[in-house]
Amino acid sequence: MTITITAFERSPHGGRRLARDTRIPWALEETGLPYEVRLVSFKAMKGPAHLALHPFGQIPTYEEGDLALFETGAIVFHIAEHDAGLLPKHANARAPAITWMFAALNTVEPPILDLVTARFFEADKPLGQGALAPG
Ligand SMILES: N[C@@H](CCC(=O)N[C@@H](CS)C(=O)NCC(=O)O)C(=O)O
Repeated sequence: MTITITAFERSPHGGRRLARDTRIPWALEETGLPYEVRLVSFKAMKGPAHLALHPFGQIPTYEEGDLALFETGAIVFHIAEHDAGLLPKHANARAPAITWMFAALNTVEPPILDLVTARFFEADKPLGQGALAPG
C-alpha cells in the first residue's frame, strides 16, 4: 500500500522539507517502508482538501490507503509499530520508548522552538518583545 506524506513546498524561512515533517521520512527510512512525498503550498494547506487530512491545516500528514493521520507523534508511533527496532514488543521496553516519544514532543521540543524563534525569527526584537509579548 502506498504511503504518502506531506511537506512544505516552500516556507518563508526556506523550510522546504526541513520542518517537523523530517521526522516522518526519518522513521520510514529506518523501517525501510517505501513512501511518496507530496509538497503543499501554504495556500493549499488551508484549503478543503488538505483540511480534510489535517484539521489545523498544517504539515505533515500521512496517508496509507483509507488511513489518514496528522501529528508527528501519532504518525511516528504508527510507523514504529511496524518495526520492533523502533518500538519493542515487550511491555517493559515498549513503555520507555513511548515515554521518550512524549518527552520529545512535550518536554524537549517546546524550549527548543522558543530558542529557535527568539534566536532566528525575532533576533531584531528586544527580549520579551516577540510573538509572546503581553498586549
Ligand atoms: N504538533 C504538530 C505541529 C505541526 C506543525 O506545527 N506544522 C508546521 C510546520 S513544522 C506547519 O504546518 N505550520 C504552518 C501553519 O501552521 O500554518 C506536529 O507535531 O505534527
